[in-house]
Amino acid sequence: MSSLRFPENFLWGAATAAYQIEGAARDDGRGPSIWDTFSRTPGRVHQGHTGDVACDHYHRYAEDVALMAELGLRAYRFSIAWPRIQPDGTGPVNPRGLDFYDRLVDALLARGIDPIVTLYHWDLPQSLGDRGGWTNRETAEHFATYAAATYGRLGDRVDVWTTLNEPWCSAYLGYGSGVHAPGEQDPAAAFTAVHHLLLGHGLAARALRAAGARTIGITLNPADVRPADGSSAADAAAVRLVDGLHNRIFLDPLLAGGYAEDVREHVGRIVEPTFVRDGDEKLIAAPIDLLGINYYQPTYVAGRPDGAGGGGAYPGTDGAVEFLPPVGPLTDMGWMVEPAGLTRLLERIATDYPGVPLLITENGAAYPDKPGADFPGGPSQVLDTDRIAYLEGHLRAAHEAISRGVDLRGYLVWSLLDNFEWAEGYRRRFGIVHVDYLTQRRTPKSSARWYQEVISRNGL
Ligand code: IFM
Repeated sequence: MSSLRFPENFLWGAATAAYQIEGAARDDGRGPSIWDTFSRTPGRVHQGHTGDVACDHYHRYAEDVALMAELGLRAYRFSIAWPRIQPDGTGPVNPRGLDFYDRLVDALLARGIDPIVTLYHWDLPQSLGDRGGWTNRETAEHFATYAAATYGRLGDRVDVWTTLNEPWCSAYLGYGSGVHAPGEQDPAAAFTAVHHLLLGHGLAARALRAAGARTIGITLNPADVRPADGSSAADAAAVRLVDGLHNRIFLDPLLAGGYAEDVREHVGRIVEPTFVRDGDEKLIAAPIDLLGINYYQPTYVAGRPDGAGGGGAYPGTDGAVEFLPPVGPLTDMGWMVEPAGLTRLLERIATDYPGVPLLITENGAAYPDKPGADFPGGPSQVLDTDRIAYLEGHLRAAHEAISRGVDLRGYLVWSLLDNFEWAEGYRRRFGIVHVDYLTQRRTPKSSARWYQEVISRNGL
């Protein structure tokens, strides 16, 4: 295959999230989050796994940062655990919680690694969950207060601030299908949460801007929605509906001034959208400096009157849409491998929502990663050639988007470490670094060494 160069200053890095790696669930005054509660509820998470210990990154961050430096990472995207900063979600700030991120940021900067902060990666303080979580408008206001407090401590050293990670998951998986915390199955609640998450973004972005933040963004997981049959009008209608519910319901208010009429109508058939108040859309549409894109696989749909729809994750699609099962080769999550979907998605967003720089804030794959026979003694080896192929394919796809004119600023692999994969627990391994959860030993996989080379060559 031909060699490829990425633009100068292309940002190479890796991403993680607090609840998935930190552990130390009760240390230094951290309060409980909805994920602590959810993972302790029987039947919610594979084998009752929790984030109590995870990768113990809270105590091993220095070792992890040293590893990042060894791999040559230029950027590290991590999330801040709101329950460490405000254990109850409101009220006084817990300085010991902020101290941890202070130490982490300093360690990164000392190694020349740019910190990229995500303020919310799903670990809502349980006290706010008890008051309705994201179905309660006040949660959005509290989020802005927390964002400002965090910026107050770290803003002198962190340039890039993103508000939410994948609000689609928080809203639809948390309140629609119930496979994520808080585990509700209520379509009206899911749409209410969508709006309050966007409002939380808008309020937090405004607070960050007022405090002097330079680069403010949000990370979405937009879907590359494809028709089963490109010549079918019914399939095109299904694409439009799913695109509205998954993509445009976020992208339009963020980047085009407000919700689209067809999306409003669809939502209005399920819930009277009284939660959208005057001024909300204007606030949400305030300009951002960066849009984070998380991409893993495409979504194929067909328009069918007897279609089962997408369940709680796509309210109101039953009797209209059939979601096609993924076709192989599949990752360990059962997800399709289709790098071209990344090119299409980046190009589509750059075309329909021009003017905002894009950053791939997550891309990667879970594979079973059987360690070599000499593991864990002797020289360790985890030969994850399938992951290398996945990453290489997607980097080529990202490069293709750049060559078609997309303003793509960087690529962050998901994930630095094997970690707690939400409802799947620890059984799915996304890391380029293997974690032995019994010993907490870290072993860079072949993909980590391959990625190190990519970074050092700034290309493939
Ligand atoms: O692990 C998650 C991450 O927290 C959010 N984006 C998708 C990843 C893989 O499922």
